[in-house]
Amino acid sequence: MNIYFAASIRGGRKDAKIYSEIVDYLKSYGTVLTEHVGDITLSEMGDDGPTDKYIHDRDLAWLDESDVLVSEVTNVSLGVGYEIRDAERLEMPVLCLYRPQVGKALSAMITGSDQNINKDYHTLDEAKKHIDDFFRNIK
Ligand code: 6K6
Repeated sequence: MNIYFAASIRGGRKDAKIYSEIVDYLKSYGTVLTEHVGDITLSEMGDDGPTDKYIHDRDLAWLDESDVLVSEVTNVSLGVGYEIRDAERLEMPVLCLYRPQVGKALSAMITGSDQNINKDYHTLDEAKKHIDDFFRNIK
């Protein structure tokens, strides 16, 4: 099972520790092609790596090779929204994990789509339970 994990990079890295813990858990279900997204040392501004075109083309190729997309969508990220829509077009199972926050609401383009599974969580254990349910239902 190839898993594409999507979470904010240039949108902000304040939840990087949570991403890292989700990636670790996802590894019990398969190969996480985008493990670097959970790297807590990755900054939102670091651009000392490959070119943006390289990143874009490589990530979309990984998405093509993936069986499912799991995303953490609390921190708004253009890249994550772009990847979610691409996965939906590929008719891939998509899970969007969101931590509700006072005074904020998740984009209607996520909550209004019937091509993804949208789950709120407050603790890591709750997120893990949503992940378990997601994989149980796609098998
Ligand atoms: C490192 C630090 C800043 O930029 C980098 C290298 N960039 C990326 N490396 C790998 N994947 C990326 C990069 N930029 C975006 N992505 C993809 O888009 C990831 O798969 C994430 O799920 C998503 C994040 O999008 P933004 O808009 O928050 O960057």
